[in-house]
Order: sequence, then C-alpha cells, then structure tokens
Amino acid sequence: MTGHYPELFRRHKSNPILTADSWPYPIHSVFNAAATLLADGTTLLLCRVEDRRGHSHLCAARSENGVDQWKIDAKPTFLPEPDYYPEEIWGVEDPRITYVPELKKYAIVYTAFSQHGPGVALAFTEDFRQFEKYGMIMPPEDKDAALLPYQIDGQWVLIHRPVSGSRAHMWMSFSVDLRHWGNQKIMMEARKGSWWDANKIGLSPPPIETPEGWLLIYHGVRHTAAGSLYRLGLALFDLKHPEICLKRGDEWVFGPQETYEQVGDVGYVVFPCGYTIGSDGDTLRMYYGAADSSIALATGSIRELLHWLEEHGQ
Ligand code: BMA
Repeated sequence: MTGHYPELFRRHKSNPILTADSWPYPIHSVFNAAATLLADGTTLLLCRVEDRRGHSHLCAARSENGVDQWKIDAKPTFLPEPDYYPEEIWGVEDPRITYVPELKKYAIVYTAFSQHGPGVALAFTEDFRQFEKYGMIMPPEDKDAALLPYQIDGQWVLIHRPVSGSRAHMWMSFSVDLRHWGNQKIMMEARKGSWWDANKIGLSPPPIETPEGWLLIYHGVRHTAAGSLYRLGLALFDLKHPEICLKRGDEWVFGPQETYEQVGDVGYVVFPCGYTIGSDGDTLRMYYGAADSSIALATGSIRELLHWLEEHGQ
C-alpha cells in the first residue's frame, strides 16, 4: 500500500491537445469530442465547437498519431439544420460515435438542443463528409446517449440519460429499425447523499466491449456550494443482457485536477465522449473535454481498469 490512489488514466504531456487557437476559422471553444479510428488507422475526433452566439456545431479533426498534427476541416462538418430539424435550433452537442459493422456505417448519437431542452438525435455517415440524419429519437430532457455496435436478440440498443425530477439515471431503450424505440429498462441509478455520483450520472464515451462485459466509463455530478464537479467512474455490464450491472466501482477514478480542467468556461469538468483502442487491444486513449474549453487526452489500460473494478466493484 502507498498513500496514493492508483492512477488509472495518465494525462498526455502536451495537454490540452486541441484548443480554439488550433481552429482554421473563428470559434469560441472546442470540447467534448467523439472519437473513432478510421479504416486506415487515422484518429478522427468529431469535436463540439461553440461559437460566440453560444451555439454548438460539430467539426472533424484527423490525425495519424491521435496526438498532434491535426487536420481540421476548414468549415463546420456537421451543422444544426433547424429548418428540417427544429430540435436543433440552439445547436448540436456532445456526439458519441459507434461503428456499426452490419451497416458499414458510423452511428453518431448527439444532443439536439432547442427551447424544449436537450434531446437525443441520431445520424449515420460512411465518411464524416456526408451525413444522413434520422432526427430526434428521445425527446427532452435526455442526453448522454450512445448506440451499441450490433443488435442483441434482434434489437438495437441505445443507452441514454433522461431526467426525472431532480435526479437523472442511465436507461436503455431498444429498437428493431433504429427509428422507433421502446421496451425501456433502467440500467444504473445515481446514488444518493454524499456519494461522488449522487443524483445525476450519465454515460461518458460509448461502452467498451471486453470478454468480461461492457465496460462503462460514466460521469457523476456532485453539486457543491461552489458549483458542479464532473468526475468519472467505472462499471461493468453483462454482454448479452447489457441492462444487468455486474460491477460498479465505489470510487471515482478520474477528476478535474490540472489547471486546464479546473479553469475555463465551466471549471472542474472532465467530460469524455470518445476513445480509441491501440493495436495491442488494451491501450485506451480517452479524449475528454476539459472545463468546457479544450480537448485533452489521457491513456489507460483496459486490463487495469477491469482489474480495478474486480477489487473496487460491488
Ligand atoms: C453537461 C453537458 C456537457 C457539459 C457539462 C458541463 O450537462 O451538457 O456538455 O460539458 O454539462 O458544463
């Protein structure tokens, strides 16, 4: 034993790796990016970009090594289209990407924001240049959603986070056609009282498929007199019955610690929406929004995360 908690995620030394200054056109801030590896090994981040109106759109950044030399689209990649999708009138936010082998397409699940609140919307793409929007699939207030990569028992599975009263838990919905969703099941509840994940939790990046189950990195929001603290925890769910929680870590494993995570538009926020997995099948590169102002990178080992859950999970 030492006097330290284990460090499961190691921050990259050049953090933050993307800021508004990196952008080829004027933006206010860039944060909460989805991530995927393209077929040629390129890392693609689909970044949430906020303009000076306060509205967000998505913009793709590509890099060979996933760390630097980002090639950022010269114009917004994915814009709100309120004429066709009125639920996007105040912007599109916080995407999560899942590659769906059966469709040979990437699913993008994102937050569509309007006067009615945030809802969950779905789009597909093959190349991150042209997109097919399906529109809103979960009405407000709902967000923090991602699709599982294949059907389970003939049904597509969506994880999402509706709000009920002052509390917000993670739910699952099912669909046979990706348009009509139902058969809702609760997946994981926010704890109560003084817990780090009391009252409000949500999925962070899409689940990580492992032989032991779906490994989830989720965020817990602790409301304090000084504001909200966004921190990350781990949980494991059954592969065939993903609504069944096998283990849930008792402690948070990653929280705002560096200046770029504590100071920004919304301080004390770490908010990952994506990861990539290295060719060893184990190295996890987690891309996260820092203080709603920049994008940072932290690296972990899937094996170590599972081992930690084995010891700290209930
Ligand atoms: C959450 C989300 C995130 C944001 C976070 C902190 O509710 O909307 O987009 O990063 O709040 O502001």
